[in-house]
Amino acid sequence: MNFDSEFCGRVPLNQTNLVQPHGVLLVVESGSWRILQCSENSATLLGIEPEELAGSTLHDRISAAQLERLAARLASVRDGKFPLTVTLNGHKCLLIVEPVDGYVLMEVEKLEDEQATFVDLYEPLKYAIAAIESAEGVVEASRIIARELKAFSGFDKVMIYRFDKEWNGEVIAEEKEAGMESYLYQFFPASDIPKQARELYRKNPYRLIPNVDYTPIRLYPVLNPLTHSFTDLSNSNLRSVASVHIEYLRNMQVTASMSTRILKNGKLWGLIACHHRSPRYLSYQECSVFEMLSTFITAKIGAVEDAQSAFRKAEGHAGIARVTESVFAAGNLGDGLGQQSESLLDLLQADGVALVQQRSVQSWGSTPAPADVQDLVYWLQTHGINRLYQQPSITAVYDGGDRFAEAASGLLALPIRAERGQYLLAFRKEAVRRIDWGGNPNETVRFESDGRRYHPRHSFQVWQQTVNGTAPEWTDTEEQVAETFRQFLLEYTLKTAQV
Ligand code: BLA
Repeated sequence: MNFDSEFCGRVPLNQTNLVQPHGVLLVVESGSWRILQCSENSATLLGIEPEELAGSTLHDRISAAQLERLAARLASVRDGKFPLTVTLNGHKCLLIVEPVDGYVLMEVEKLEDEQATFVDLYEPLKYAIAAIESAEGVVEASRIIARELKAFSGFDKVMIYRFDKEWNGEVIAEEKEAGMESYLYQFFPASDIPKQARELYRKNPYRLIPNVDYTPIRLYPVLNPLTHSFTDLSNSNLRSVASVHIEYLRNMQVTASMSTRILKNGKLWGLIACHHRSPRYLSYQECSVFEMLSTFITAKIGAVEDAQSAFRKAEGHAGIARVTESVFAAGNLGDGLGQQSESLLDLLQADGVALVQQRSVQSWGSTPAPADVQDLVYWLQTHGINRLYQQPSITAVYDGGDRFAEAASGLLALPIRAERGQYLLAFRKEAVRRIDWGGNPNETVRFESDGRRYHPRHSFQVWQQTVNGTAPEWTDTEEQVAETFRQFLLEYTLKTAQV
């Protein structure tokens, strides 16, 4: 899987020099307004041949008042894209403007006479926002969003897709037309949306592919006359799609696709992924509804996760208070922890805990046998583990782990005085996981016999993986509580100078 991720991560996306045909791309020099390049479909959408359009200036194309507005916006916008309506060659158009170094990318979209009113767009948005706000948790909010966005957009299928730490993703909510394949609760490997494709969501809130069967359009002239090289199109929504992804969508029987980012703390958390079996184009206004809703999901995820974490922390600290009191009352660690062993297990969210000091082992709950705990401590010492350390699968790193995998698969080690072999070890039992992959994750790329040409996987049929010898990971909040507790253990030990 790693190889695939790296391989797919190198597919170039910025140097395609081609665009999709649902808009016209203009590359305009900052300051002079000279049109450096335009896409070759300009005649179809705007009635101006590319040879005529490229080399002319925006002064010749839009009114002075509109140009002034454009200049004012460009002067105040630091980053990101903004929309502007203009009349170009008698056509009412929408310009989606993005400043790049030395030039400006402008995507031109023709505005239909029949425009959705503000209320048309606001109505579903307002309803969905209220529903998201009152949802119990992230999954419930995701279900509501999938349902509302499917009704609003008319896409055949709307999914909420959540990334894990390794950038594999899971479909956590899905709303679809009857008869379509369901991907609900299935996992997809990281290489399906490789690093450089994920990076693009930093600048582009969404990616719209209205028709996989499009004919790519070239830029005229081919080279940017300012830089004498290809224009970097990575931030253009119109950018042509990597062929491996076109093939991927075809293999999924998808003709149109749209994905909108969901962020958490500025990092990609997931996507709203939409599919349609026939071509489907969404206007800028409609895409903006997706973009806005995604910011509400971001706020919801933040609020839900912060509340959960605050609750866990408060519980953890109450547990620490009970255990420390008990240690002070008992006058030593072993007895004190033992008298509050329930609180100890609870504060470390563990199935078992072992205290190792002066080569003796005291344990509570489900732990390896004392001799195995001692061997494990020796292993931790020889690996220089003197800070909080967690390993959800002991067997993955430590050969001796097989002997006690069922009783204890996951380890959270709290070194007290590591050099003396004094540790508090928290264990979690094995939790066998069954993962349903959308197609075999070990066969995501198939090379042709020439060793150069390659294809994405053909089948998305469920491929089941069973993961043994692994426990659920301790969360960041659980680690923070454990670290606070470790500080107490350290201070107590140093103060009472137990040897
Ligand atoms: C892009 N892959 C994408 C995108 C998505 C997915 C959402 C963004 C473009 C879009 O919105 O269509 C993947 N789509 C999914 C997944 C689901 C879904 C997982 O609906 C699940 C329900 N892809 C491969 C292989 C490679 C690869 C083997 O399968 C590389 C060799 C690459 N995927 C790839 C590339 C892009 C991509 C390069 C960027 C395409 C582009 O923007 O031009």
